[in-house]
Amino acid sequence: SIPSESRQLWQKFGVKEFGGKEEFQQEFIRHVETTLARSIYNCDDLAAYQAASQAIRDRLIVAWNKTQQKHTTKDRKRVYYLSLEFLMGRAMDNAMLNAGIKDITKSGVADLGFKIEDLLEQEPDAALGNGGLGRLAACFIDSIASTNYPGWGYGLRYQYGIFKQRIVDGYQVESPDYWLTFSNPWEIPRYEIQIDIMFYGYTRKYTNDDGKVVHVWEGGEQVQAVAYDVPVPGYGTETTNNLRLWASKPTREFDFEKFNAGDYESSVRESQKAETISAVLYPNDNFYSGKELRLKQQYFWVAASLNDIVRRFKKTHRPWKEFPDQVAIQLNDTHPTLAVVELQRILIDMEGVEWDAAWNIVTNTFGYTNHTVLPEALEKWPVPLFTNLLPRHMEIIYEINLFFLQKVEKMFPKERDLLARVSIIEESTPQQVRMAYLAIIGSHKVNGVAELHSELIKTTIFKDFVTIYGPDKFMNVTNGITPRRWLHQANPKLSDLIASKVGSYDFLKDLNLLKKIEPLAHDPKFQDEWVTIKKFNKARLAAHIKQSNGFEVNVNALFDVQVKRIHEYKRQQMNIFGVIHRYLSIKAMTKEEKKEATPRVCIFGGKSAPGYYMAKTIIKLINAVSEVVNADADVGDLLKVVFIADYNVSKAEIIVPASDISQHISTAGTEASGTSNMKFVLNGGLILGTVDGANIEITREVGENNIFLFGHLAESVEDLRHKHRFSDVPLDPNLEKVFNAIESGTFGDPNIYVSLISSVTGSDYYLVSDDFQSYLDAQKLVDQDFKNKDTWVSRSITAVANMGFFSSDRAIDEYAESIWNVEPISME
Ligand code: C3B
Repeated sequence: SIPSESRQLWQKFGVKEFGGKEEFQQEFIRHVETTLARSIYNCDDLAAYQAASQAIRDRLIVAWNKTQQKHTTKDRKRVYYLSLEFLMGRAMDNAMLNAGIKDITKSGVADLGFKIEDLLEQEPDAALGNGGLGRLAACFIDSIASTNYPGWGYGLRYQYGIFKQRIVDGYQVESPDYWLTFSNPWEIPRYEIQIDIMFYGYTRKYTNDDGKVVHVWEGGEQVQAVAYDVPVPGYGTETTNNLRLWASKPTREFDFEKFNAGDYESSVRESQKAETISAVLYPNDNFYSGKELRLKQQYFWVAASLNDIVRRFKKTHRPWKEFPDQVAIQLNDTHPTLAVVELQRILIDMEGVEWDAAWNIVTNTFGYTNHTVLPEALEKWPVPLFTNLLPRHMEIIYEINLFFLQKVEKMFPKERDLLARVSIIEESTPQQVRMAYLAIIGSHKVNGVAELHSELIKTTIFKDFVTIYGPDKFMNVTNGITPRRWLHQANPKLSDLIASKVGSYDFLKDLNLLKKIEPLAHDPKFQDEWVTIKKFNKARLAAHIKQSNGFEVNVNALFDVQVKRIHEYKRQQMNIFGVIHRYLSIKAMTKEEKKEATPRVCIFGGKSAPGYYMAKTIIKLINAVSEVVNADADVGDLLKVVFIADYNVSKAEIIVPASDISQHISTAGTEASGTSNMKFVLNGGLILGTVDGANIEITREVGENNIFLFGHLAESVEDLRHKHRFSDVPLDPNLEKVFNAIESGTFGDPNIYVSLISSVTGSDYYLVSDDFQSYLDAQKLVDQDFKNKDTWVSRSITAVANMGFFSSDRAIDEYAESIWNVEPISME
């Protein structure tokens, strides 16, 4: 470290927070002229964005350093959030807000000839995630920093995020998202942090001089993990935490033997292969695909992260048994479950800890969050593939399983079936490693993400484990969203209006303060301001639609939005069938009836996994309907159908504040929580939804008068499915009319939609026909109620006032208290 006589000098020249606008401007110009090597003559919006973000980033790094210094000296327990996805979106606006320098930057760039809005538009989304799970991780790390917990995220630095979606001839077309074209100012490469990671090879054991059996794993392929750090600034606090993303690099530039032998090409190919590990995000949401490269990604990321965490722990010179007092690790779904095995391996093979002591440390360190009950999403790795890639880990899994099954057998000696049911190894051909079971066995707490979901995992997929461990191991932590991005940034006017009534922006840190606006729900002046802001947001979205889709929509119409990944269980097909029903009804209306009808703009958006045929067919149908309906002069303003291409976080920030109604209409029991439902209501839109996921708790908070619920309950789903399988259930008559229209070619070639229709007329696994009448009834109610502007706006205000519970700050406090046992460290 630096000698004390030099320290004064360091302190004198140390980089400080901005004193004011001029300092920002000075830094901005310095970055334009030196970092970017540009000048006043060739500084465009992109260069200005880069310079401004460099200046902001420098300040984040100052706060980051201070925080890490503080956390190290305080020497308290930290939490590590392991997630294969962090769907961050753009960083600049959030960094300005959280660092409290929005005004300085805004007027600073204005003086220099730029508009802040134009600069913000230059930033590509960091789209390192698919949907809800990845965005939840992003909200969570924002909250961990904002509530002053010492916590890091660990993930992968994909070179290609989620693909970009274009619509060509009504179909989804994917193109790669190379988001790192221009250097990324929001990351700090840590080339000095390089960790060797091994795959393949073989295992060997021998007895050492102390008579102890030692296991070694050797002879495999090696790659290097390099760290990239992304500062995560908390809102209204000095705390700036870290998101560490790993990139894969070859260990040696070249295979020298091959290189010298003149085989230049294959030596380069080898080195390039290493880089493919972190090259691309798998584009499946709620679906497991079983590819070897995916397992490689998982191990690469988990091994690098644990190496880092263990190294940090070892610096404190504590005994191993204190590891769980210093470290909590949360597994975001089963994707990082290998961490359980890797930590056990480090402890027993590398550190010489006895098996039982090691296993005790492991289970006290990990917590596991389950995000889905869908069978097709549960990870299971074929044993042969696993053994080949990670031979030592496979051995350890067999041991873990053996000890676990012995324990179960002792507890329930007569239940042979139980052993087969709960074994980590599924006895199929080939055998499979059940990752969720491994995660449960390796963790001290297992949680679901909304009340219904947490109940369902206890009574269905993990039932046997409740029998074995008792109910206390299983709990609920309902998801949340960060109000910084999803209220203040996305909807600044609403945030300002609320602040003017609440007296400050404190509600962005304590969302329960929203309750203070409830008495204003019937105040005509407040209602007027509320409506004006909604109109403004609808106009902003309408302008976006004009630009991207090329047509106008009426901002006085009811904006009805369903944006999320396209999935049969999320039932966008039911929505578009409902739209067709509406279209047919309008066509049958008299002039008088048309005058009474409520005009609608039906807005869809979302990506389909590239290999998901049914989801792609749904997208095609939406676009086909849009083309016919929007061009039909009989319909006029009464109905417009919009598909917004390439739905992502930045588009969500424009779409969410503009809804009157948003749809969250999954088959009951299939959507674990949903989080966009929370975002829409927080922005004054009402929900049309099923009794599923967090819709249930939203209903409890906002009151059942302020939400439109419909459909069968989760408890009936199994019976209904059974009926479809074993008897002839008649198709809903309205749905039949819809299918007739499709089949008669109203929306183009009907052959395209054959399998989509037969999925409903056949087994109807997602119960579209069963719920259709109830859905139409709910829609009718929406149409009627929307006409009564006064009640509508008071419902909207009341709903927002009661959304405090859904802040991710609350969710993080619950995790910290009941799973992680970590405490905040204040920077003061
Ligand atoms: C999602 C679920 O589908 C959502 O209901 C839930 O709100 C979020 O996770 C966050 O908990 N999910 C996902 O996006 N990807 C998965 N593989 C599994 C669940």
